[in-house]
Order: sequence, then structure tokens, then C-alpha cells
Amino acid sequence: MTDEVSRNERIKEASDYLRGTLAEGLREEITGAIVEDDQQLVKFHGMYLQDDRDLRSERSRKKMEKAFAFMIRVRIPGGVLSPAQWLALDQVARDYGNGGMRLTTRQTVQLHGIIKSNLKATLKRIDAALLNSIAACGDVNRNVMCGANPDQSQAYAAAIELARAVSDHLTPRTPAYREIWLDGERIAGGEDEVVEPIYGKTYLPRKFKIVVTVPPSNDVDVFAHDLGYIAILDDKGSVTGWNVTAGGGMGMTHGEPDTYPRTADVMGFCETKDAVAIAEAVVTVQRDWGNRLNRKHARLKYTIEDRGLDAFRAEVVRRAGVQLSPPQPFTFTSTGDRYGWSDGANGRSHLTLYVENGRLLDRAGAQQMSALRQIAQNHDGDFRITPNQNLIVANIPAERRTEIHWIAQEAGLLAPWSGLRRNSMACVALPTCGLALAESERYLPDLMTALDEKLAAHGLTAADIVIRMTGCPNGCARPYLAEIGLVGKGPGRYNLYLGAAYDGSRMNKLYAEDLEHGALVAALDPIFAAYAAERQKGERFGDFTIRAGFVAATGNGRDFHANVGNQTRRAAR
Ligand code: SRM
Ligand code: SF4
Repeated sequence: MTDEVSRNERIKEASDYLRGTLAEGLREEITGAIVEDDQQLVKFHGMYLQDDRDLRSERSRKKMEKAFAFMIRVRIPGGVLSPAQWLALDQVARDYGNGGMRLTTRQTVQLHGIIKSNLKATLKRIDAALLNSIAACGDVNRNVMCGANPDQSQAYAAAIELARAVSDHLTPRTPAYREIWLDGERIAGGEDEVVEPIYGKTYLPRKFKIVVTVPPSNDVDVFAHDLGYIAILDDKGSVTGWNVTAGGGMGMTHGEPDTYPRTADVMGFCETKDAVAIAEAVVTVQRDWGNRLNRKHARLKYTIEDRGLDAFRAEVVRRAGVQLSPPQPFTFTSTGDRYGWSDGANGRSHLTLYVENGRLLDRAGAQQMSALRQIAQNHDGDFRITPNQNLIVANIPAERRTEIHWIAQEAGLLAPWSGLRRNSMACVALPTCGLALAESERYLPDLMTALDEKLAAHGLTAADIVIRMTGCPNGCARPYLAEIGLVGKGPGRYNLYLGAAYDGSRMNKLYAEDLEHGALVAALDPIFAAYAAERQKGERFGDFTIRAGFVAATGNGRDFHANVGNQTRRAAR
């Protein structure tokens, strides 16, 4: 490590609050790309420059520029959209994007395939729908997630209110977004602290992620995020306050044990009135204490590991000017979604749909974009994207239940029987993700078909087993919290992790490396057989793989890489 701040720090510092040369770059017609420094800055505006990796070699052979296009990630706190907003995004996706919408693991929508000359028009349409993409990416607080479980409407109302309050409070104040994308007038700059009172000129050392959840559902995977709020309920189901968690994160790099996924610590309990002040204090401590030299060591999880939780908590409490009392008891039961119909308030109902890997498209036999458009056109409730890449059509009046059920069924949006599929997630990976080492979204369905055959043979078709795949170790589908985690190592090859807790409280452990399709199925089949034959009543698959000695249990932080290969029992490979 050098003593020099990382290149991104210099780019931020020189950017004039995220302007850089983006406005000029947009006018440049010779290329579909933008210059390198602006590629970093545009993330703070919710966009990534990408290219279609399927076309790379052909275009290079023809000496053509890469097939550049942008991905836009919309900011949607708690994943809640009105029907009008849904329709606006659907229209934009078809007019300017690749025709589909990608529901993400953090409750947002990504639109892929938007060429540079259409960026402004796209963002103006998004703005007209009262949405934006400010800080959906970049070294700032990202989209704030909120548990989407529709069962507890009273507590959900408190949770979404907190998620929105935190999101609003931590949204960057720079007018750059309005100036560049919406043709806003340049507002005369003020003093630094007026422009960005919380972030300052160089924003945060790295991305920052916040979630709010209501037990017993841990659908947001609270322990995977920088900062989390767990609702504490009284016996009438009202929220009395929040346990605060800090220091979770999933990213790591293969072969670099100094990088590791980490589950968050529970720091203490706060009242609702203090929750936003705590968020600001956590963010500013990370702003000042976080590592700005090495981006691979810059997330809050490393700050807490380096400084210790006690010192971190003391500084947060000092800056917030409020107390954190000891954490209160809570119980999580799962990280999954509750599919199908559930009753809401005022005689209305919610329908949780299954969206395979979050990808919505009109395909032969499954016209999913069209189906959801049809539902939205007559809907006066709302849409909620779940943290598992699924979608809830919320607040449906009794008279529309049958029609909506039928439309969803026709489009293949009802949950399948397979317990594996119901509990699956895969990140985008190829062809758009520049960091992918292997396929993910395009491969997991085929792998699950092969695994489902094996599970059926062992009578486990309906067993709820959490499986997640990513195309690289960055962890975008939170694979280290899956009972079966699959992480891309190279083309067609994956590392296999086992032993996470079903409720999201414990990470998994590396079981086998570099497996291709056949080897993956062969590695898992005997473990399924053992699970079918030897599991105890109610025992989850992840817990079983530890008890049966296939992997050691993972504790926290650096322990993720410890005790790999110390298993007492290995399945034949
Ligand atoms: Fe992610 C980078 C996609 C959730 C950890 N992530 C990327 C990029 C932008 C690739 C890049 O930097 O060039 C991917 C764009 C792919 C594409 O073509 O669209 C990408 N991440 C996604 C999404 C779309 C996955 C999905 O299939 O749903 C998720 C969008 C979330 C959102 O709406 O905001 C997504 N990413 C996550 C999560 C899960 C979460 O937050 O709950 C994680 C792990 C949690 C965490 O942050 O620790 C995650 N993404 C990363 C990392 C590793 C960060 C680290 O600390 O090391 C990167 C790479 C980086 O930041 O350097 C990354
Ligand atoms: Fe890309 Fe890796 Fe994230 Fe998958 S996990 S979307 S391959 S960065």
C-alpha cells in the first residue's frame, strides 16, 4: 500500500461536486463512451458505462469500438413504486433500453442498454415520474432497503417511514445531477459544507448501504450491509425502537485473504426519534475513519475490524449526541419472500410474484413486461420490489384478485414448486457486467434444473434450500449468506460454499473450488442424499452440512477464510 490516496479520491476532489466533464462528454459524438474519470463520476449519478461482452471479440475483429451502452439504476427507497411509476419505467425500458427491466437484489430497477445519446431523454422521463437515479451507485449512501414482507402492515409502515427518512437525509445535495441530465441552471456554488453538509467534497471512501427490517423476516439480509435497523416490536406489533447493526459487507477478491465478507455486529438499541441522527453519525465516522488509500480495504466492515467495535460505537454515540442502549432480543426465521396471496389492511390483498433472477422480459410463452403493464394499468395499490429480486403487487381490492392472479399465472410469475427455485438469486454477470468471471443469471436456471432432478430423487423437491450464484466474488447476490453459495472463478467454473444459516445470521464456508457443471451436481448430490436420510426434525440444509461435518461453521470477519478443509466428512467428488 502507498501513502497516496487512491485515484478515485483525486477524481472526486477535482470533480467540482460530481460534475467532472460529464456535460462535455455527453456532447462528444465520436464515441459511445465517456472519458475514464467521468466513468467513475457517472456512478454517483446512478449510471455505469458498460459494453456487451458477447460482442467484444467480433467487434474487435472488425476493428469496431466496443458495443458501449449505459446501465441506469433507479433510486427506489424500500422498492415501492406507484402504478404510474411502474408504467413510466416500463415505457422507458422499451423506448430507450433493451426492452426489459432488471429487479435488483437491493430493491431497485436497472435499465440496461441505453446509448449515450438517449441518456438525457431517459433521465428526463424518469424525473417526470418523480424518480431519479441520484446516488444509486458511487461512494455514497445507496438505495435504502426496507423489508417487504407484506404480513405486518403496522410495523411495515414504521419501517418504510424510517427507510425514506434516512434516504432523504443522506441524499447528496450537489445540484450536478439536475444541471447535467435535466438541463437545470447552474446554481452558484456555496461553501463546501453548504453544498455537501454530510459528505464534503470527497464523499465517502467507498459505497455505503443501509437497510431496515421487521422480524421475523430478514428478507433484506440485514447482516450483509454497512448499517441496519431491526424493528423491535411490542406485543401488539407496534415498533418500540430499533436495534442498530453495523459493519456488514459481502465483497472479497479470490486469492486475497485480507479481503473477506463479514456479517454486521449489533451495536445497540435506539428510539425512532434518534435513528436518523445515528445514521448520520455512522456515515460521518466512516467518512473520516474509512481507508482512502486502498479501495479494497475501504468499506465500513474494515474500519470496524481495524478500530474495534467499541471505539466505533463510542464515536458514533458522541457525534450523534444520543445514547445506544443494549440490543433487545429479536428472532429471524428466514431471508426469503412469502410468495402468493396475503391479506392486507382494509380488506385488500397482496400477491408476491416470482421473478426468475429479477429479469423481466417479454419472451415467447412468458410475456412478463406486458403482463405487469396490464396489471399496472388498472391498479390503484402499489408495487414493491423485494430484496430477493421478486415483486409484490400490493393492496389489491377483492374484485381484482381473480383477474390479477390469472394474468400472473399466464406470464409464469407465480412461484414454482421447487424449493430451490423459490429460494434462489443470481446476479447479472455476463454479458453486461464488466467484472464477471463466469455466467450467473444465464446459467443458474439450468443448474437448478439439474439439481432439482437430484433433489426429486431424494424426495426433497419442496425443501426450502437457499441457493445463490454470482459471476465473481463481489457478492452482488449475497452468496456468502446462502446455504448453497456459488461464486464464479473463471468461465464455466465456480467455488461452492456451504453452511450458511437459513435466517441469514451466519455465512457459509468454502467447500470445493473450481467446479464445472458436472462436478457441481456430483458434489451436491451425495449431500442431498445425506440430508434426506439423516436430517433431524426441522433441521435446515445449511445447519445440517455443518453438523454432518461437510464444512466448519463460519463465525465473523476473518473467520470466513479459517478452517477451510477441516471437515470431518467429505462427500465423494
Ligand atoms: Fe453489485 C459492482 C450489480 C448488489 C457488491 N454490482 C457491481 C457492478 C456495478 C459491476 C461494476 O462495478 O462494474 C454490477 C453491475 C452489473 C450489471 O451489468 O448490471 C453490480 N450489484 C449488482 C446488482 C444489479 C446485482 C443483481 O443482480 O441484482 C445489485 C444492484 C443493487 C442495487 O440495486 O443497488 C448489486 N452488489 C450488490 C450487493 C448486494 C447488496 O448490497 O445487498 C453486494 C454485496 C454487498 C456489499 O456491498 O458488500 C454488491 N457490487 C458489489 C461489489 C463489491 C463491493 C465490495 O465491498 O467489495 C462490486 C465491485 C466494487 O464495488 O468494486 C459491485
Ligand atoms: Fe458482476 Fe460480480 Fe456483481 Fe455478479 S457479483 S454482478 S459478476 S460484480
